[in-house]
Amino acid sequence: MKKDNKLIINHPSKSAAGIKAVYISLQQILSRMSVKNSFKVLSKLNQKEGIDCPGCAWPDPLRRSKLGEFCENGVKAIAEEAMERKANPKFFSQYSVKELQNQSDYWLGQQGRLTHPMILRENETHYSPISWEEANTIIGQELNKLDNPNEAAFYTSGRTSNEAAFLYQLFVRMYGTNNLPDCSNMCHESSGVALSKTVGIGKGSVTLDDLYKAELIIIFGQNPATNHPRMLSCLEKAKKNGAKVVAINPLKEAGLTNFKNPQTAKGIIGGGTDIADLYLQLKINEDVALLKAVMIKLFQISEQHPDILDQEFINQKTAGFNEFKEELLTHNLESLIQRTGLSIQEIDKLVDLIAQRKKIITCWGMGLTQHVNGVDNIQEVVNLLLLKGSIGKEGAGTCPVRGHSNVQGDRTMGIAEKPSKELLDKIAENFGFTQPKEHGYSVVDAITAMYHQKVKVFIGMGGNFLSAAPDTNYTSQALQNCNLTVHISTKLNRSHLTTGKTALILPSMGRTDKYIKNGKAQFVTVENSMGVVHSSKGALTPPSEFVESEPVIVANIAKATLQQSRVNWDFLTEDYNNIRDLIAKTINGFENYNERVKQPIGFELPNGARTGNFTTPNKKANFTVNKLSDIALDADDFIMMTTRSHDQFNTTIYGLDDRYRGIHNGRMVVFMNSEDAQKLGLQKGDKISLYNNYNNIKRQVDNFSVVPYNIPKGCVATYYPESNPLVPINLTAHLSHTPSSKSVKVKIKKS
Ligand SMILES: Nc1nc2c(c(=O)[nH]1)N[C@H]1C(S)=C(S)[C@@H](COP(=O)(O)OP(=O)(O)OC[C@H]3O[C@@H](n4cnc5c(=O)[nH]c(N)nc54)[C@H](O)[C@@H]3O)O[C@H]1N2
Ligand SMILES: Nc1nc2c(c(=O)[nH]1)N[C@H]1C(S)=C(S)[C@@H](COP(=O)(O)OP(=O)(O)OC[C@H]3O[C@@H](n4cnc5c(=O)[nH]c(N)nc54)[C@H](O)[C@@H]3O)O[C@H]1N2
Ligand SMILES: [Mo]
Repeated sequence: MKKDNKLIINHPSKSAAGIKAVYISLQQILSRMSVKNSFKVLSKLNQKEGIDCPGCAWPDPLRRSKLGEFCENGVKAIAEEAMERKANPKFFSQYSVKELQNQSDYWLGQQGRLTHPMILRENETHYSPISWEEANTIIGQELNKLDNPNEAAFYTSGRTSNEAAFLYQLFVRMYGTNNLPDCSNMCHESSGVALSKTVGIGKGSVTLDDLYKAELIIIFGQNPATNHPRMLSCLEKAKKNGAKVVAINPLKEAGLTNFKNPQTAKGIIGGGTDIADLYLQLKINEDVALLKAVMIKLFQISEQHPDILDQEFINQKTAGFNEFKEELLTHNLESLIQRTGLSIQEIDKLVDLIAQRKKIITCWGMGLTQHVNGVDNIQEVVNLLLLKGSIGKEGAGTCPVRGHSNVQGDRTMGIAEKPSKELLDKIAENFGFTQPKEHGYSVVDAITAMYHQKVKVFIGMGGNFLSAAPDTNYTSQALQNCNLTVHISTKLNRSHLTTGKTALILPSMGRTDKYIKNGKAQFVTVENSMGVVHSSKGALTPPSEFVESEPVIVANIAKATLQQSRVNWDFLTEDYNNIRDLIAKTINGFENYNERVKQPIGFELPNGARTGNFTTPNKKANFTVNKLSDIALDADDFIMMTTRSHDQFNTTIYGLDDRYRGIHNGRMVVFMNSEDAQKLGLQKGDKISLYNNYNNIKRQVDNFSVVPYNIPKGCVATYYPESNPLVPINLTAHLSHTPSSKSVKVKIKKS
């Protein structure tokens, strides 16, 4: 970071990674950790029987690189978690909560690891230390005081291990509620809903091997150079094997144009690999329009060349084709193309690539899920795959690229506000208690319930609820309306500073920490983005003797809360194998868990869509009819996406640069088309406010700087969480209720 704190706006990069990534990784880790610990942790990162990277959920290849199986942002994630600075009781005595609120997210993160359980008692100004015993007693008492268990909400962020997640949902259900909102609600929920309905499983169908064998990989709304850098080496390999790659994204993201693999000579000294053969910079939220245009064109071509569609697959494996085709052909091709902002020639190139190939994989990220029509986006992607018969066979299928390193596993373990009957039946069978059947609150529902004082106790297993959630001011009030807010956390964050009447911070171990119980080093397990379950074992001494492992924290809260429990919580945490034995009995696909997880590469969970056995109620893959975006814009409205910079992991800010987009030393920026800027009389660096008015509520953020950028006209981009105050709480996707944080109407005025 530059010392003078002045925002610098440079040209964006055309290429990602390279030697600079190696340099920055080392700089980041060595400024936070000793050389000895840095080496110790990096040598184990993503290695067989090593530490699963707490960064993204991209899977590890079978053959791990000898140069290290990690990326720049994985190293940053490790350095941030395992940093040697400590936010200890002395630190908390120095700063009042009010003073801490005035610090930036970056500063909060730099204060180091949490070391002691801390309490903010009613009407006090500072957090003070508390014993684990008293903290657990307070939680138990507050939970037992509630009139109804549905007056508590239990959030989970996706780094939680399978073991901790399983115990957490078990405790919450024994306590009597399904209020298990999860970070997935803000993330890939739209994928889960769309895929369950169309292909019978809410997860992706492909493996890494499929990507290596694909003929065409289409990447919608994803920025892998920042968020899943190891995906780029996979795409490089796929290209070497002959695959074509298409990127569909309003922004020209560096890694999708060119990748300099830091593990190869070509990447270090050569020109790198051009990744996207075709790059379509469509307008925000016009993916359905683009897909409909492409599919109409495919039908037109198929009149002469019927084999470009897989008629046999359509006839045998799918349902709903006629309704789908009929609705599709009601659309006017020209107006669809016009909506996308792309030229006919660009769309024809995509149609050509699709028409000529059979093995197609579609990848996607938040650019598809976080819209009001997020579920429609993904269902439309599935329609395209079904037309081509591109699912359930080698080299083809769906690839929603997951975020947090165990977000998929947490869901598999039963962290679900809408649990399946199968899960509830299994729990009833194994634990013999009456299950709460009514659905619980998702993230947005939980916030609304807290706001209206229907939920009075909030417990967060990891995460940063306040900063991650939409409508920051509303969410802040919601948390303040609670009697008790509890955060199980590794690092200090803003959610610890906007609290209920009483607040607790419970310091937790992270992935890198070594956990030894009765002389035996314990490991945990996680599931990656492609449904492979494997182990992760920490290597570093935890930051203090008062820091506890997540399963132990959950078990102790359960003991303090449940008067009677048929579960022997101490036995379970004595040895994590005991938890895994219970998981094996309860969750489908985990038979012989302890045996199978010993395999260094882990094991694959069942996945019907992968093998062409669609486990939908009609046993078919279902075509669907989907909606175009229907946002009504005023003449002076822009449509805003909120996205990630290269120096952040969600709400954790590693630094103030976004070097691929040319931004240094600042985050309060708005990327906009230069012609749009000119029309408003704005120049690079000008200070502006962004505001909107949904349901007669004015929302505004100030002090943003203009960055003229290569983005379609009418679209703007800002960073999350700074622009979250603009995302209305009730602007959510149909069916999945995911906040629409990639399409928010905003107006712009000079500050
Ligand atoms: N280093 C790092 N790694 C991370 C994270 C992190 O914050 N930092 N976060 C993790 C998590 S939880 C997640 S979910 C993933 C997120 O990974 P991504 O899904 O890559 O997340 P975003 O940065 O939100 O980027 C979304 C992309 O969608 C594009 N986009 C926006 N609107 C549209 C649209 O309407 N259509 C299309 N086609 N594209 C659009 C944007 O230009 C951007 O390139 O990454 C995970 N990995
Ligand atoms: N506007 C807008 N909002 C968004 C998004 C967006 O693109 N735009 N993206 C959404 C997405 S995809 C997601 S997934 C959510 C993320 O929402 P969250 O998962 O709630 O947020 P994180 O920033 O990942 O959480 C970081 C905190 O987790 C804690 N932590 C880290 N590791 C551990 C651990 O091992 N154990 C424990 N107990 N705690 C740990 C640390 O205290 C840290 O401060 O945000 C969502 N919000
Ligand atoms: Mo996410």
